[in-house]
Amino acid sequence: MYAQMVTSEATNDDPAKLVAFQARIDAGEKIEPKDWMPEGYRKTLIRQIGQHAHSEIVGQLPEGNWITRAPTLERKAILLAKVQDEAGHGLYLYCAAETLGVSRDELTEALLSGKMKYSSIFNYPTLTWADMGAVGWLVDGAAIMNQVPLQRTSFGPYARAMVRICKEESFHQRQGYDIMMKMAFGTPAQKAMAQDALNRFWYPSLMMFGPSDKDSVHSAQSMAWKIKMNTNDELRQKFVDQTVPQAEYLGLTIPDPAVKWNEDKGGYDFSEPDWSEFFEVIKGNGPCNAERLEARQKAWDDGAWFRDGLMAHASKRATAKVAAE
Ligand code: BYC
Repeated sequence: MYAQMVTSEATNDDPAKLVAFQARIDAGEKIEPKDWMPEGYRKTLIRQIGQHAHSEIVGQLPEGNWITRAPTLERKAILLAKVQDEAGHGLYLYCAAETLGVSRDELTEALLSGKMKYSSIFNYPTLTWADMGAVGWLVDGAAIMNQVPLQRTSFGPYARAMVRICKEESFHQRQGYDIMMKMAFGTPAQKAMAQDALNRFWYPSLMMFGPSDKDSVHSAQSMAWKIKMNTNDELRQKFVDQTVPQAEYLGLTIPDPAVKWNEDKGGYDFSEPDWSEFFEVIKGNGPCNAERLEARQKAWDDGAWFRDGLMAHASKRATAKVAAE
């Protein structure tokens, strides 16, 4: 089984409350942290928001790898700003998850123990500078496609966090495309690097939207609760439709001979990713899973003295406040 057994069913909840809750969702109302909610709704949000937060934090690693090797000072400053943005996104999302009654420490421990996931895409290596372009263009492009609808998600803190995140992701996508333009319109060697990056990142980017709808275990309930606004396949199709013309403009070839405009459906036909590879990656067996978790474990261990210091300071201040009252 590749999915966590977080139940989406609201088994022990009062039926009358459930009906009233669903009516609020259907009416487009936002659910706020102190409102009554079914246990399954709370757990599903913690799973999705926590996974998203972890993705932002782990997502810094493949790009952080290139900060010291960016080709110009300007590119370095831009990449640094982007990676810092990802840290900020992780923090807003951990805060949104905390409003549901789970601490950031608990979420981090669940990530490090392998109980919680992060996006499959970050288990692929970034081998050349062109990969920074491909990550911005394709990975941030896919993230935007996934996250723009989530600005309308039913849980207030998640929807509000998503507004700012999407604005920043747009900048990230543009900076990636800008790198791709420079490379694709540069020397033949640069163009070859851009094509190679597209070849390696195309299918992993398609996998970001999750398994095909027939294999998606959470979609139906998450969509009924408006935790998720579209199916995985709908978003994947939109992403392909947006990206193919962008590749054409760059003079690059999508590494899939089946890509072809289909007049009847008003979208491109394309090949499905290799789903067995996807399931291996999310089970922990991708090219960089071990390396990514080791890096997060090290950061957690190295930060222990700082967290202890903050807690000691907070408790000293609280004691001083009580003494002064
Ligand atoms: N990677 O029933 P399904 C970003 C899991 S971008 C890993 O369809 P659901 C960033 C899924 O969690 C990425 N696992 O599930 C970008 C479930 O397993 P569990 C972050 C995946 O939840 C650039 C199982 O497969 N964005 O942060 O309805 C730079 C069954 O799937 C993946 C978000 O997270 C995957 N690709 O839909 C820096 C957006 N796909 O949890 C950072 C919000 C599926 O039961 N998240 N799984 O063990 C979502 O929209 C949804 O969670 C998903 C999947 C589309 C990911």
